[in-house]
Amino acid sequence: MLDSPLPGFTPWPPAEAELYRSLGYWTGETFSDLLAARAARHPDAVAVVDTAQRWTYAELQTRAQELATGFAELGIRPRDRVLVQLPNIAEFVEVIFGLFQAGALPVFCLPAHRQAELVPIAQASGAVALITCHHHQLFDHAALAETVRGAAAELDHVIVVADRGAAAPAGTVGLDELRRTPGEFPVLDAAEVAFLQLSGGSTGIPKLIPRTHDDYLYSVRRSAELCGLDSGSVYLAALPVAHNFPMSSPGILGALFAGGTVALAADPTPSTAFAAIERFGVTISGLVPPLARVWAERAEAGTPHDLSSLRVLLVGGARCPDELARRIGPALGVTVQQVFGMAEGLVCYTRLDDPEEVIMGTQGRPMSDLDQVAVVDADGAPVAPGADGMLITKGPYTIRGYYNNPEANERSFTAEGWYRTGDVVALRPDGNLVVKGRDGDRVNRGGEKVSAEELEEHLLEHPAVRDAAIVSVPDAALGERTCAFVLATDPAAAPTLAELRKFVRERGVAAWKLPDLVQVVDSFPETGVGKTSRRALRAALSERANR
Ligand code: OOB
Repeated sequence: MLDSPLPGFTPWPPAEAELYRSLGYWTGETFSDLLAARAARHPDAVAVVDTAQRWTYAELQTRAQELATGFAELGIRPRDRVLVQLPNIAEFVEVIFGLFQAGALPVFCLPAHRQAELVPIAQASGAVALITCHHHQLFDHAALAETVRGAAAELDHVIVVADRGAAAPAGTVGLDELRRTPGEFPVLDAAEVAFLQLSGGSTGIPKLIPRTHDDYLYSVRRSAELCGLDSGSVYLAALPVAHNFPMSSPGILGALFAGGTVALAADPTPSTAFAAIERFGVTISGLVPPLARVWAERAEAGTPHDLSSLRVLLVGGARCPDELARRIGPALGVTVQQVFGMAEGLVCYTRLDDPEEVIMGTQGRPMSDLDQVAVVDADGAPVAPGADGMLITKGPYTIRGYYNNPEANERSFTAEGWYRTGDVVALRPDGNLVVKGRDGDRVNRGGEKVSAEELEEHLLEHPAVRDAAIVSVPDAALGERTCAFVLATDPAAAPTLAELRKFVRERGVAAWKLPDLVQVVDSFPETGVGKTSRRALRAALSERANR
């Protein structure tokens, strides 16, 4: 089917691809085909709303095609990579469908990313353009974009969603200036890469996740089905919409697939989100556990907003404590659906009609009957049924390799093509998974992933830091937080938490990665081979906490 796959992309083996096609899991439909079909079927239904915009399917389709034509005129060609760093605004949706229509590949960045993240992402993807907003939450994203352009050789264009009523800053192209009467569009193959997602909490060269139209649309379709979406559904994107979870589990793409409505909330606080639920008649949304707790608490305390339209709340991205899972339903008047997923592919859901015990106590089961999951020990051998072990997986929407990154692929995939998730799980006899933790050194800070190694590298640049080790500490609100163990260059002048946070921030790092705690110590415990033992440090912390 694919004459010459995108260089750097690892396709599925032909026999498996053929199976997915013959069973109708991969349909050959692209994202542009999907939007065209929906716009033809119900042109006047509302596709996208936020506090400033409201577009029907026909309008969204026209806007996306006008942008696609403008992107092409600017010189963006099929298969070009384009960084997209936009907050939760309607323009996000027209931009990504405009890029799909032009055959260009969005690279999904988060609004919280700064130059320490964006520059390596731009370099690793070879992006030719960056689409951002001017200001968001008082931060000048257009200026950041210029910094990124200065550091990434191939990045020629900065395209900016201007502040309302203002022009785009000099040197950038305003998104609205790009709109052109729709012309011809490239014919795309659904087996092609549609976009690149980012792997959470990775170090070194960013791990870019190539997802094809075929595989991603299958996951969207199946998610929409399992989450009960239909044309009456209104999905609220409260989490940053570029994340895989609000994008496709079932997310904004699930809502569009079902012919429903995408509503976007500027932020996930109860005041903003509850107002959006009431105003747009939201029926379904998805949250990380710490936010689900905040919503439940606010609803229990009483809210002036009418939340009665909300029927389903997905909770995932990090382990939802059983106690919280039990609390959310009654507090918000919803059915809870746990979701355990990853941008690399595999997504597990509890089903809407599962027994209480499954919904409250497990992270669900794979959404596809062709998902393969295995729980293995450190040598890759299967553990005893029900025992804890490392989850590995492959299937019709789990990638076979990161984009252009042989070293990461060597580490993250087995020779047989299984993805090593790094998650420690137990597989119950009924097929549901319980997530027990993670192997390795990634902190899951309320769904945002922090690489221990990456943060250590930053801290090591501080003159007062001789050595640093990051470990996770349990936290009632976020699930986990980061604690920096530090050896001071001069013990009499040890750095403070505030100093270290400011230092890391000034290095241009996303805010969620700043250390939450610091412990200055005289020495680090070592593993047998002389490496710093983060495990021993974690144990020392919990011992101290229990004393
Ligand atoms: C989602 O995607 P990512 O790529 O940001 O992070 C994936 C990792 C998983 O490997 C696991 O460590 C953790 O996040 N995770 C969970 C979880 N859901 C994700 N850990 C425990 N319980 C859960 N329910 O986070 C993501 C992608 C699609 C849907 C939902 C979440």
